[in-house]
Amino acid sequence: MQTAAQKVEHQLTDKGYVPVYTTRVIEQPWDSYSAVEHQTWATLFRRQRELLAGRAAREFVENQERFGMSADAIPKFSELNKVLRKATGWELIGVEGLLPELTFFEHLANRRFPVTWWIRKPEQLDYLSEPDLFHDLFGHVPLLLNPVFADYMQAYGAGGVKAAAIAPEALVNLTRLYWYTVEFGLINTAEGLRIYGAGIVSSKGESIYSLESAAPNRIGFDLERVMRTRYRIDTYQKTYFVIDSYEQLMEATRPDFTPLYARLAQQESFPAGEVQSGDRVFQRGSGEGWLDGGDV
Ligand code: HBI
Ligand code: FE
Repeated sequence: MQTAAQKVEHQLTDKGYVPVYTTRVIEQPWDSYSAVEHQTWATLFRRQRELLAGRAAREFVENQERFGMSADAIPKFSELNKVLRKATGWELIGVEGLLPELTFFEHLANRRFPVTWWIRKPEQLDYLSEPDLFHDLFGHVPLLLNPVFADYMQAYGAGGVKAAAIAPEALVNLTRLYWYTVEFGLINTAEGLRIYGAGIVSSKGESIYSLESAAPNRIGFDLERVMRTRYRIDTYQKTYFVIDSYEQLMEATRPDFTPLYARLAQQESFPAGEVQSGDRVFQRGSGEGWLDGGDV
């Protein structure tokens, strides 16, 4: 089922211009999901799990299993919360969709992860412009069981709340950090590069492209480099940033960002697809198929 959501306004976010909804927390209307909606979950779940074997970070699939996520039915937030609260103290809350930025940061800072309650329609299996239940649950929730990643998400939210107060011009830099880590991050493991970003794991095409295509750059994570790099909302990424560990992310986020924000305000941003001189390059992209312009 899909109720008439109260759309507040359209806002330019990570996902392009999207409707931003009420900030109300909603009880997941689990009993009202239709058979078609459970089937959509099942189809997407099976398809992505097959693609992600050997592509996603090992803990990603392991954690889905710890949660008991399966193709059988749309998971119940209340069941997932039993596992999550005990493991890392995080809690899922149901929401209508994208939240205003500050509201989103405040939830993360308090270890609450907003999950969209509705799932896409069958004709939107491959693409939709806003996050839905599949993206949020399948993509974001598994790594909240990882204690270090869970702390990084909270630190990110707290950093966002602070930046909104003292350096609102730096919110663009924080959004890039979220984009290139939480949404489109790769991790370097003993078995090779693996995916951990929710935007990749919930996408059929990008699960393959991000790791196997010769077109994109794959570059070692560096906080300031990432925060200066524009990104794509209309195509696959031109550059993926590779972390060595979740600890690296957490450590990078630990210092006070105030001096960093002052420096970033003086620096130009980098185009999404350009390799810079100090980069640790895993792969220099061929750039094949790239569109000119359109970096956000
Ligand atoms: N709201 N529900 C929800 N989910 C998001 O991922 C989200 C959001 N609001 C804002 C937002 N993301 C972005 O601005 C992030 O860069 C913070
Ligand atoms: Fe997301």
